[in-house]
Amino acid sequence: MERTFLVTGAAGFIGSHSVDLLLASGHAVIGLDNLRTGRLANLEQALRSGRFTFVEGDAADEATVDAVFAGRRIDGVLHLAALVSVPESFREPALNFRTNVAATDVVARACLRHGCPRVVFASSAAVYGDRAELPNRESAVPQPMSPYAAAKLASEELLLGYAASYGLQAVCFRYFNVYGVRQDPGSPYSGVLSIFTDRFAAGLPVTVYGDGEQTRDFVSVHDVARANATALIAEAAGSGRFNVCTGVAVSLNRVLDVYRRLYPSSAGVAYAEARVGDIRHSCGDAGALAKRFDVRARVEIEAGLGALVRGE
Ligand code: UD2
Repeated sequence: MERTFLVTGAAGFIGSHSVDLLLASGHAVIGLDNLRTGRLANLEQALRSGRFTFVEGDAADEATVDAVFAGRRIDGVLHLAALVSVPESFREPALNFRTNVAATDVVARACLRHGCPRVVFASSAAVYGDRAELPNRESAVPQPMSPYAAAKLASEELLLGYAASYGLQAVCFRYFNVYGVRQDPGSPYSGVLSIFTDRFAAGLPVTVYGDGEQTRDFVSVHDVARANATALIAEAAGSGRFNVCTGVAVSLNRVLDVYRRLYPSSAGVAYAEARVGDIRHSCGDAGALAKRFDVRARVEIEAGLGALVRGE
């Protein structure tokens, strides 16, 4: 049965991939984005589909969101619209609150008013902070270490509170280190894999901060989009928090081995001082997502980087 889903932050990295997958699954999608960091170019394919409607606007603006819901039946919301830069959340805490907390409230209350049963929300592994005991499980006590992480956690709490109060289904996904095409490599705080791919492709050297033995749970955007779409489409979703990760810790040195095979004549690698505030290791437990939604990340790092380099 064709259903209609609203994706906020549709023109962003994860948003546009999620839109593409929902459309490919035969659904109709409304995309809302204020184009502050999202790019219309990411939606090129979607805009040609005939089942995609784009609305330029801010998810924190009540009237805008209300107008999107008015007069149509929306079967679920994928709420990805966010201020995505952690450093920016330190510089602009009020904007961080508006975008990463207040907008969640606006979207959730619109769902309640208009009878939309489900919100799938983009939270972050950042809510865990720097925990010694890995892998991170959803039951761990969160330790936000940035305004960004605090806001993501606050939104989770708000949604789960509304779920308990009003029967909204709230699925909070804690994304780990997501990578893939359409991720902006433009800032020093962009994801390391988009920076490395961008630079190797241009024949430029990369910098590794620290000894390269730090690890991350790198998850392909295609696996993330599949988790998002599955949670929206699932017959019954319930509510809860779920890691979206591979469960595998991969070091930067291992990543560099993969790049050396992809770019045999690549430019060099320089090692520099570790970044202040960097986390040494991060890895999630993927069990809860697999159990609830039968979704497992299946793109391994070699294949995922190969696809990224080919632009897929
Ligand atoms: C994420 C956030 C970051 C901060 C951190 C806190 C993103 C993209 N970054 O960083 O802002 O909030 O979580 O937990 O969401 N690295 C290099 N060379 C580069 C770029 C990065 O060696 O050119 C290193 C970096 O120092 C780190 C690792 O690569 O050790 C991963 O960096 P990242 O920024 O991709 O991700 P993360 O989890 O450290």
